[in-house]
Amino acid sequence: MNQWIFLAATLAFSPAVLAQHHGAAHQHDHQSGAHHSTATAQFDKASLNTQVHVEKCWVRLLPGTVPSAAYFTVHNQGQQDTAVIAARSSAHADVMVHETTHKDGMSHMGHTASVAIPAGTAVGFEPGGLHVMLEQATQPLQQGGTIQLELLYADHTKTVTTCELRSPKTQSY
Ligand SMILES: [Cu+2]
Repeated sequence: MNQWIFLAATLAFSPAVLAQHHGAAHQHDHQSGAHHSTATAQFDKASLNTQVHVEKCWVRLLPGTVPSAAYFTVHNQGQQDTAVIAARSSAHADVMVHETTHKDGMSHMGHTASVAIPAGTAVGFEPGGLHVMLEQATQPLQQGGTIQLELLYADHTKTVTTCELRSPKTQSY
C-alpha cells in the first residue's frame, strides 16, 4: 500500500482526531437526531411559561466548530415545582442541556434529561456546572451579537431568552 494513503486513512479514523473536532474539554455523550426532532415539535407546541424567568444569559463563544456553552439563571417565581427538560437555539442545530461533574480531579460532562427548578428558587447555569451546549451553528456568530435561547419545561411550557455572545475569556455575566 502507498504509505501516504495509509497515513491519511489512519489519521481520518483515529480517536484523537475525532476528539479534537469537539475540543479537548468537550467529549460528551451524544443522542441521536431523533431526540432533536422530537424536541423541536415540543417547542413548537409549547405555550409561554409565565411563572419562570430566565435572566443574565450569555454564551462563551468559541471559534470555528468548537462547541460553545450558554449560561443563565432560571427563576421559578410560581407555586409549582418545575424542571428544564430541553433547550433550543435560534442559531444552532445541535443543542443539549449538559452538566459538568468533577471526580478524582477529572471533569466530565454529559447530557442531563431534567434540571429541577423548585418553586420559589433560582438555579444558576454557570461555568463548571450546568450549561446548554451549542453545536453546529447555522449562521456566522460574532462576539457582541445575540441568539435566542428557548428552554422547555416539564409542563411543556417554554421561555424565550436573548443571550449575549461573549469572548472565550468571559467567566460570568
Ligand atoms: Cu457540555
